[in-house]
This record gives sequence, C-alpha cells and structure tokens, in this order.
Amino acid sequence: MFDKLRKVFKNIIDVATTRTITDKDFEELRETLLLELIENDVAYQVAEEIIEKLREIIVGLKIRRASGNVKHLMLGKLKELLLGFLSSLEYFDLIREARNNSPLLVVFLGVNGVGKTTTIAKLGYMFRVNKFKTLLVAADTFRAGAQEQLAEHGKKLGLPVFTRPYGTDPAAVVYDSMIYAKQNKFDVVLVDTAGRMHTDIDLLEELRKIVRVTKPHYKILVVDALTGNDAVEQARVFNEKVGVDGIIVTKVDADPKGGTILSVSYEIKKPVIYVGIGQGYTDLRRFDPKWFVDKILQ
Ligand SMILES: Nc1nc2c(ncn2[C@@H]2O[C@H](COP(=O)(O)OP(=O)(O)O)[C@@H](O)[C@H]2O)c(=O)[nH]1
Ligand SMILES: [Mg+2]
Repeated sequence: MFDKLRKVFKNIIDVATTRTITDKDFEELRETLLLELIENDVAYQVAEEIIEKLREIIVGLKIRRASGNVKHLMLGKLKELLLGFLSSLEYFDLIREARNNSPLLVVFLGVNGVGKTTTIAKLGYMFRVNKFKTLLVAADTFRAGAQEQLAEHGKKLGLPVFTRPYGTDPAAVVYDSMIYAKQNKFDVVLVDTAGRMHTDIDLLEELRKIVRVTKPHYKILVVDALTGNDAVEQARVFNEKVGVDGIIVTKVDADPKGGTILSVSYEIKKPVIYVGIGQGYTDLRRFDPKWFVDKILQ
C-alpha cells in the first residue's frame, strides 16, 4: 500500500537531512518532485501546494551533526503538512448518524466497477455487527443482474434486500423502500444506485431525482483508488451535479501510489470516511487521516 508515494517522501527527507538545501538547489529538485507526485495520483494543485510548503520546511534547514534530530523535526513538519489537507474536512461517522436518525437513509453514487455494491455489502455487515436493523435497496433497475448481485450479498449476510421490477423508476424504488423501512422499524437503509459513466446525463438526472424525492441523509460517492485522476474527475462531476457529502475510496489494498485519497477530498472539500482494503466483508476501515499519513511517512 502506497509504496511509491512513501518512496518519494523518503527520498526528499534523505536529501534534505544530508545536506543544506539552498533556494537554487530546491528549484532543481522541484520539477522532479512535481512529476513524481503527479505520477502517484496526487492532483496537480495538491502537488504544487505540497512543494511550496516543503520549500518552507527544508530550504536553509541547518544540518548539524545530530542529524537524527533534523530528520525527526522534518518528519513532524511533513506530517503536519499532509494532515493539513485532510483533517480540516468535517468527518462524520455513519454509525453515530444511524443512532440519530431512524431510519438513516444513505444513497451511494459512483460509476460501474468502482466497488459500490461490494462496499454497501461491507457496510451492511458493519451495521449488522453493531446491531442495527439494516435494509439494502437495489435502485439500479436498469442493468441486468444488478439486483441479483445485491441479493446475493444480502443472502450471505442475512440482510433483506428491497427490490422492484426492472424498469421501475429508481426514485420510486427508494421512496417505497423508506415506507417499508419505517413500517418495519429498520434503523438503516443503504441504497445501491445505477453506475454508468459520470458523463451520462440521464444517469445524473435519475440520481438528482432520487435525491429530490427521497432527501437522503447522506450521499456517499464511491471511487476506485487505482483510477487516480479519473476518480478526481468523478468526484468533481458527481459533487457538482448531484451533491456529495462524503467519499469512500476502494481498492486501497491494491494501490501502490496513494495520491487518490489526498486528491479527491481536496477537489471537493469533502471527507473520505471509509476505505476499502480488500474483497471480504470485513475489509472496510474507517478512514483516519493519521493512519494514512503514518503509512506515507513510515
Ligand atoms: N482489492 C479490492 N477489491 C475490491 C474492493 N472493493 C471492491 N472490490 C472488487 O471490485 C470489483 C467490482 O465491485 P462491485 O462492487 O461489483 O462494483 P460496482 O460496479 O461499483 O458495484 C469486485 O471484483 C470487487 O470484489 C477493495 O476494497 N479491494
Ligand atoms: Mg454494482
């Protein structure tokens, strides 16, 4: 996980702690550093900001004999720098929200293949473990097999799955599912929506309608860590056209880079709330900025 980005930071720490870097030296490092960050899915603007702050940290840093101290000092400052991108965003916890709203309605957005259905199943498992009565809703009434896929997870997890015939207006499906959930005293309703391309106007309109009609407590965007810039673009479009409250980044276990997490939240100023770290039901982790930054600067 994040090996490549870790290496970028390790290199810069090594350079800055073995000799004193002047402004001119830094200018020479700058281009390479920018490219390395971008190659690791760090969005351009984020990379530029990181580099500017790095300059402040390392230019003129006096290297004394006790270089261990310099290294320690630099690590602390870098940690602060990276945390600055993440910790200013207002984090929320779906478990706590489920205690405050009954039933809690959460709609998941995202393009095909990012891991949306799997993530909903993982969250269903998490809620079940925490003793919340949970309903999964198949609001993708378009793609053949979409309902069956969710139903299969429901069966394995022992969670009911609300469906309506293919072709039904997804907004009506979600609306009806909330009536059903209230009647049957569910605590949490998790809605799987159709994932086509984020450039698909019809899909975006369909999602807007779900939001307009059912007023979910949270709209969560699911993106794939491995898609880098694409994930950032998806975040921008979904946030602009539908609205996004929080982000889940999947496939982090298979991501050698690491920049996607920094970049998506920077782009839309919304927090990453969970990360997917595998294909099993327990492979979901509450996102903790400190965990992320520690992994990058290990
Ligand atoms: N390694 C890994 N694979 C994942 C993760 N989340 C989902 N996947 C896989 O991604 C693929 C697509 O998942 P799916 O939930 O069907 O995507 P959807 O089209 O967005 O609903 C499946 O093979 C999942 O097992 C994750 O966190 N890590
Ligand atoms: Mg799906």
